[in-house]
Amino acid sequence: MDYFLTETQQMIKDLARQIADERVMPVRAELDEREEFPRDIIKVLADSDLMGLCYPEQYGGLGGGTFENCLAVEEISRACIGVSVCYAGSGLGAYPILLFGSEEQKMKYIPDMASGKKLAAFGLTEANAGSDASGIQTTAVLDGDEYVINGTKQWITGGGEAEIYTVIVMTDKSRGTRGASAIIVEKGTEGFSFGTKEKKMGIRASATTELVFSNCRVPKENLIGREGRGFVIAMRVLDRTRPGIGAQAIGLCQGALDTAVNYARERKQFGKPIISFQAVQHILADMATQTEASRALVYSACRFIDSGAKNISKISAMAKVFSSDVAMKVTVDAVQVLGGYGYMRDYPVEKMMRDAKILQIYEGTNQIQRNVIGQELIKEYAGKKKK
Ligand code: COS
Repeated sequence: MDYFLTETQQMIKDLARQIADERVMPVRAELDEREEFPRDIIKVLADSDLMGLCYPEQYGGLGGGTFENCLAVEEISRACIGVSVCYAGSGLGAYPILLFGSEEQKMKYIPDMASGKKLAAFGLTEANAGSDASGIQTTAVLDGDEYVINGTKQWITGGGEAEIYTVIVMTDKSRGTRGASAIIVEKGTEGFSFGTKEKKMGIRASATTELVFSNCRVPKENLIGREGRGFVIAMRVLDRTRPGIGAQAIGLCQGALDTAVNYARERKQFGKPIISFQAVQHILADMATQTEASRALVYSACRFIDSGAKNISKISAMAKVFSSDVAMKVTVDAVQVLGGYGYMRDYPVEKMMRDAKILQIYEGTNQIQRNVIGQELIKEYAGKKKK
């Protein structure tokens, strides 16, 4: 399929593909085995300017949008979504500042993120606030010129590795979602430490860690926007970033399809390459069709977001839910095509299948995505004002 990429977009895709082939593929199994954060690869991405894709030029970025970012995420994901989430997770952490921060905050933090000198991470989830994001218990209380933060964030992507954290806290518990606020906390701030680093089924190259705040004091200037806006900031950020999960999904699908087709061309049974059997061709045909359908939806969602559209919740959730469900199916099918070999660690598809599962869970479970789509449909069909 030709998606009529501009010259720049094609260059981004080619560059990311080259880094994925040369730097990620050779080490992905080892990173997975050792649960090792890919610092060296992040440095290569930074040196190639890919960390700055979605930031405006006045803050040291390349001035691209969601689409350019997703093209890079897709290509890195073809090799390994454990690595691509380390790359994309920093963008998630940066978006609250980029979309809602003051000029001072943007000038202070974005250039280092755009150059890749510093990584960012987003802290929303807590032990009792997963799908029900409004249930967060971490508090920030204004004391003079400082906020005092107490509480624990759980399963934070990039936790411990990132330098800048955008954290959602309660500044007024009595107001529910309208009492949440977004605040910037820098690594090294007194009272801010890292708890358990999780041991995961997949995306094992990435760090998933607790953030622990114990009377952690940050200047009141670290508040993003105004008090009470934290929940809406989090929701708006997720609306922007969920197609990135779609980009991970389509890259992962492409990697699984490439492996399965190449294997089926080589593997001989009953005296013939197994690709000559219609039973195998049908599995591959479905894998290819579903991957292309996901790609078309994710690319359209990105282009819609980059057009400046306001009502992006539904298309963003659709891109995430569809492509991640497809990624789960396509990677299971890839293992099936490789049969017993697919189940062994000698081939990459067992890792791809383990990795795929998280796509249906993080940045909002696929059940939550369906809720979001359902709610938007109710509003649309009732003729109410869209978000
Ligand atoms: N954009 C702007 N505002 C939004 C919004 C969006 N996408 N979604 C909700 N809001 C606003 C609502 O309009 C409402 O505002 P008012 O108080 O002015 O009425 C407020 O936020 C609360 O919304 P709602 O009542 O819908 O909140 P719920 O508690 O029912 O939660 C869901 C909504 C379930 C969608 C939300 O909690 C969610 O997305 N959960 C998943 C969280 C997630 O993705 N976690 C992954 C970890 S982060 S990597």
